[in-house]
Amino acid sequence: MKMTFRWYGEGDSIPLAYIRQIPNLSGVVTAVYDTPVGEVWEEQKILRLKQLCDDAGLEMQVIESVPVHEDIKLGLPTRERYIQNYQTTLRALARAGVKCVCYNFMPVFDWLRTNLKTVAKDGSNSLSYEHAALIKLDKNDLHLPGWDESYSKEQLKGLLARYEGMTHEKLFENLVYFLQSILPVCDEVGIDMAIHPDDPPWDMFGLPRIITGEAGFDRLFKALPNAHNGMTFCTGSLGAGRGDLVHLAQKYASRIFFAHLRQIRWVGERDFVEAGHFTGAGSLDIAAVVRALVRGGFKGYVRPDHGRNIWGEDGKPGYGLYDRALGAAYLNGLFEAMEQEEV
Ligand SMILES: [Mn+2]
Repeated sequence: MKMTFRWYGEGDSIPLAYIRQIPNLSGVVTAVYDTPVGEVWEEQKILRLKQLCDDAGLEMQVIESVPVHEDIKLGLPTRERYIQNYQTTLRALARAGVKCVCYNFMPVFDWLRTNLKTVAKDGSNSLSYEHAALIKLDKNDLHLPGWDESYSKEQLKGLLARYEGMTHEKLFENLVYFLQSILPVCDEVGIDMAIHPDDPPWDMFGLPRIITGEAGFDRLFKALPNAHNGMTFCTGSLGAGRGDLVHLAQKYASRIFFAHLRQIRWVGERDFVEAGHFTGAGSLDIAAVVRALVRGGFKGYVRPDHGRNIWGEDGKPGYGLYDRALGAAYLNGLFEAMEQEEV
């Protein structure tokens, strides 16, 4: 296991020097954030990030994410250009020592929450999701907390119109087409592609979501057994869908290149509040997941996923320093204990 920590580049309020002080940290998970989706990441920008990480004594082996252009998800003829760009970016990342790329294949909307600051009894706050509140929203004029409003109302409307009639089948075919074009480059440069499950893992605003649990992963790995075709095992996303995390961790051990470990507490059939990483703090048995990963021979990257805001910190939602550092320390302890158990 290699413990990592997400870092939002030079715009992140958390300095690499602080991140480095978290025990057992091998490196950061980052990305080039100022390039429009679909365009090639400039080598210079990648190398600048790498230099900053090197200077801080941290590795930059995982990228989260290289976003997939909507034309690829839509299967439009223009996807060819965006696929070529993606290949070019992957080659440049490999030259900078990157080993693993996290990405997702959710149409239009990325992760969705309805509240970014749900206050808990202890005064901490965290992200939460209330399904009834979400489905009441107007998808053509969406203002959601934390959702990057990169589209104007008109652009969003146009994009949603292009998805009219998109089925789960078609979206899956488009994912396979994308990977069929990308995986030969991965073979050549040694990069693992780690698809992140949809978050939350069900259809949104009439748009299909396909990487929602075991059936989706089975189908994907059956269609493309290439060893570089794998997953980001996100306990929060899969747990929101009530997936059997221990079973999934065991089953896919060899396909899990990257693990996002975080805790949620179910408060309704599809409603949840994010919590501290500790198993007792929520509904997911994080200790059992770590045991399953260790027993499965997991050798990938781990990062503490969303943390709460605690100790007066007003960090980027889910990505403050303190609670994620506590999460890393807790996860380190679990891995150490489970690894010793296995010897
Ligand atoms: Mn995640």
